[in-house]
Amino acid sequence: MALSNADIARVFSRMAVMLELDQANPFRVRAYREGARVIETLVEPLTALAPVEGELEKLKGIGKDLAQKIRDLVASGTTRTYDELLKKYPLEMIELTELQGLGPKRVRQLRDELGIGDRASLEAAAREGKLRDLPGFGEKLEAKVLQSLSVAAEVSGRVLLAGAWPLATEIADAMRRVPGVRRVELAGSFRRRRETVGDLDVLVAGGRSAGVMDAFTKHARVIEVLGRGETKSSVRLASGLQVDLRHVPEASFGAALLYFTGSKAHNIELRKIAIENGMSLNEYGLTRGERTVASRTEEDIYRALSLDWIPPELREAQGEIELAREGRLPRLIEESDLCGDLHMHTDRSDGRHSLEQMVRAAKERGYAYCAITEHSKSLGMAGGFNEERVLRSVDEIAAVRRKVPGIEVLHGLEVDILADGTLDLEDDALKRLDWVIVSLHSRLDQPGPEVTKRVLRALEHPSVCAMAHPTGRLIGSRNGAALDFEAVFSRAAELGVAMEINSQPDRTDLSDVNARFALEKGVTLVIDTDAHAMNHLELIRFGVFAARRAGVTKKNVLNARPLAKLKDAVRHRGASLAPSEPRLAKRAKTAPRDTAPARRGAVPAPRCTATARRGAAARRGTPARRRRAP
Ligand code: DGT
Ligand code: CA
Ligand code: CA
Ligand code: ZN
Repeated sequence: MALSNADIARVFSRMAVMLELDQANPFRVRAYREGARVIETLVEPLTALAPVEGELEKLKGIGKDLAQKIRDLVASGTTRTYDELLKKYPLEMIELTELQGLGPKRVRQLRDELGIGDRASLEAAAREGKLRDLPGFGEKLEAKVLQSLSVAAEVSGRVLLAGAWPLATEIADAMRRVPGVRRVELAGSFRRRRETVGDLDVLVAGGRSAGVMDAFTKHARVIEVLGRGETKSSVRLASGLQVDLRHVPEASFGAALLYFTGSKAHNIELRKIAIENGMSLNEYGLTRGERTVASRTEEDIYRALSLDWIPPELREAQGEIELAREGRLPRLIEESDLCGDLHMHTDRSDGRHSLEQMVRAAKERGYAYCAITEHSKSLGMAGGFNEERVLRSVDEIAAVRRKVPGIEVLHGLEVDILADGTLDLEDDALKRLDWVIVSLHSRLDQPGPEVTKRVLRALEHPSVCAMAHPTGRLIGSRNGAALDFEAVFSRAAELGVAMEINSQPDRTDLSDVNARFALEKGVTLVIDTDAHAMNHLELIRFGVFAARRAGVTKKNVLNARPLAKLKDAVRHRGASLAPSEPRLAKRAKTAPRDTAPARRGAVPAPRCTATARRGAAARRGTPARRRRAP
């Protein structure tokens, strides 16, 4: 089985933690941590680079030692040092280092002094008040550990949608290659695009059962077959994720897809409607007595129930059925509706790639504009910008605009909201920027009223265009700030400050639930990646999923608007965009179209032009596209 770059990066970052637990030389620890970062953001697959003499060593941040480890991993799936470290520091112990308040040093202390090696023993010790007396711990930290254990427990046994994504794609592709197979879909919470999934549910139609089940249970990622039957099998993957596969008749594929997509609550409501109309609905079809009314496609079944087809993201029994009955379902936002990414970092602060690389990457996605938003000075470790650095940046942005024509580059900044609600940059510098986003990076644990007042104060600042990852939560490790959303969203709507759906999968912030509430309050949203590397731009899909689950349409999203409309929307916000307006307008007219011969299919069609809009509309109309997996 070929390890992906992400797999190898994970091994390296675990090794960094293990070496730190082992009190190894800090330089060695850093080398692995840096190596993991390089690999995670690498565009070329390591499996392709490894066999070529000297290629790995050319990568910045990869020395001889790491190059050899990569070759071992590519060749055999593991490396001796990793195996040996794993014996001393099992994965349960590594997991502890990810809890808020703990790191390798404290986890080692916990093991040496209290014999703690996993979450259960940690929780027991914390409840008994044994942590507070350890040197450097104290009562406050003990409470923090308990809190973070409970956040972790909420997603215990579940994985991030983004973590399941490549595995799901790989397995679905493998099933499509089985002779005779005609349809493969990933159903369940994966298809509903929940932010985490408990297990994957694969549906297959066509082909012989034996061939399908062989391909599935013998897939290279499988480490355990939990059950194998004629029509259903279950396996566990090396990552721990469980996958259920059902082989269903093609004639009832739609009924099976509907049933196994769920949610359970949605299914129950549908069944009620069927019964009220003298029919019955199960995974084989919608029937009246002996007669099958509909079963081949989901559309057929919804239609027979007098409902519009409901996008899977909305199937949570939260009013979607009523909307479908009245023909009032929202036309959900799609990735192809987005015109730009307004939250991107470069290696000038804590990003991986250069300004030019990031802008080119945005352009290659077909975006009409992007905003470069480095951190501000209070994030010193992350290379945050002070006033003087912002001024120097003006020329750098101008230079990249000349160098990469055909995309508008907004000069932005991600400015920290300080503990009292003031901004981490002087007004003079803020006024030089086209696009200012603000965020909380510290003191997230302030009491609700305090952090709400702090955020409200920041939003009032006339330069602020949007608030990034508004709650600051990290799924599975940190609750967000205790904001009064009613107050924050209402004021944001009045001020015309957008709220972000941050697409980093462990953030997904605003969440689907919060984004829905924001919409109700009249807030305009912006869907961004917070990219710290070129390949992060593709994470946008996860932000779009959260938006779709919230019922968001194109008109609710600032960066689904063409540049001129975006500027209209934020112009009234003090400095934003207005100063550079004449130049931007002129550039738009004279900017040469990109005429570089593109590899066919390599560069997507331009977005947010008349052609792109027609294209998107046409695509939306085709049911075939809706059904496209994964
Ligand atoms: P997960 O895996 O916990 O993230 O969530 P789901 O929604 O994927 O749940 P799962 O894998 O247990 O089942 C997949 C779908 O199958 C579920 O969304 C609805 C359907 N389903 C499963 N069990 C039942 C049931 O007892 N009644 C009904 N109506 N539907 C069910
Ligand atoms: Ca599932
Ligand atoms: Ca399942
Ligand atoms: Zn950021």
